[in-house]
Amino acid sequence: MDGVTRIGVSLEPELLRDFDRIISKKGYVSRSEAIRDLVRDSLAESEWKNDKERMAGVIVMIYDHHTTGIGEKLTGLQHSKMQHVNTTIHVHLDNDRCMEIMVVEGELGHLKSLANEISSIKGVLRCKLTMASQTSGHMHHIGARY
Ligand code: NI
Repeated sequence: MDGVTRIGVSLEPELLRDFDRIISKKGYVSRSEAIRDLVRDSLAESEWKNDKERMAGVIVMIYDHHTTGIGEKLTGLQHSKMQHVNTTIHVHLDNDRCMEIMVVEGELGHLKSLANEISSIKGVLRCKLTMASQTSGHMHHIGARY
């Protein structure tokens, strides 16, 4: 490749082992290719600065339904933000855990703060916001407590 600069990266053995395992699962043929994608993703993420941009996406969360008040809190939050929440799918995962998938729409800043509010609720184990811009179509992930 023309104009490519080689860089050296130092990693702890365990981190490198985990990295190699993940990238081989994802089908990368080389570490360089995987690192290039990670850098591109990270750069794309930092470009999402326009909190007024219209987005559509999903918030996927997993929570422990035994946590006191969590059902009421999640329902209350979704009602208070219902201009952004199109629909919610609830899946009972096992005796303890539920998954909820919320289809959301609105300005980037509002969706980010909704996802942050959800991830700060006690009993929420995972919460991830995945969005596409309604203007550019670019996908974006925000892993809050992921
Ligand atoms: Ni459930």
